[in-house]
Amino acid sequence: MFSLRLDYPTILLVGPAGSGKSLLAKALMEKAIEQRDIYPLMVNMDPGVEKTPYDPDVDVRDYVTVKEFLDRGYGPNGALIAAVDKIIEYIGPLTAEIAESEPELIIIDTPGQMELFTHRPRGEFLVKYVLGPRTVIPFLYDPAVSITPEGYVSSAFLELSVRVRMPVYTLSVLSKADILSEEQIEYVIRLSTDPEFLKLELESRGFAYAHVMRRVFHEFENDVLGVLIPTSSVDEPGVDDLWAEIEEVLGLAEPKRHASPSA
Ligand SMILES: Nc1nc2c(ncn2[C@@H]2O[C@H](COP(=O)(O)OP(=O)(O)O)[C@@H](O)[C@H]2O)c(=O)[nH]1
Ligand SMILES: [Mg+2]
Repeated sequence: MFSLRLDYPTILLVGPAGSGKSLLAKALMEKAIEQRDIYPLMVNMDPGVEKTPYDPDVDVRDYVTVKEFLDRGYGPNGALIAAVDKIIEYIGPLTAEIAESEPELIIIDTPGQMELFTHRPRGEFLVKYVLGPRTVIPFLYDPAVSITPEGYVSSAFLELSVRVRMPVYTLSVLSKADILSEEQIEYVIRLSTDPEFLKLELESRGFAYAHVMRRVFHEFENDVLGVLIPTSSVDEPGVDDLWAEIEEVLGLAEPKRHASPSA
């Protein structure tokens, strides 16, 4: 039977609109080249994006665009939904295009509005039946949202909702960490690792379910949600820590072509 399954190491970037997925795709591409001499196949799956910060090798916009639905009279939301839903019809040619180049690594950038992709059956289909077992999802926590206790909780639940639907390992990424102070970064990491502290912080802000959240996050600790990895695509702290985790999860090989010249 014709199989759509791709079996290449794959990084699938997921996160809320504007959380930095597209720029992180570029930063990870550069890291792969610099550290491993691997030229990743860059895949844009966002039919609504005007301009990507990287040059896509495979681009969903060659098959479907939000604009064509806008031109047919859809409103902005309807056009986005219809375009993302339509992607599934082109999954055959898209996967063929990807497989053709036998990539060492695939980096997939997803639509700005994550829920269109992650909470609808068709995005789930892609992850369950098209991407191979060697896939990792860096899930981006928007720093503007995640630095308050209730914001952290809502971001963590978003990541969980992705985990529930998509049977793939996720890495919890605190994106755009360059716009946060060291204290803010430490604070969010503590929220994510110390359920008692999270409860106290929620209580101090009058959050009604603080005690429930303590219990929930105590259960989550270590098993479900990982420790947040502060990351920046433009400045310190950069993407080294995230890249190291990705290498570990995907089991990327030791450097092959950067052997030191023989004496
Ligand atoms: N300061 C800072 N800005 C960033 C970073 N990553 C992305 N941005 C900016 O945030 C905005 C949204 O980024 P984008 O990658 O398009 O987000 P996406 O919608 O998740 O793909 C753009 O203006 C980016 O320049 C980062 O690491 N640091
Ligand atoms: Mg984007």
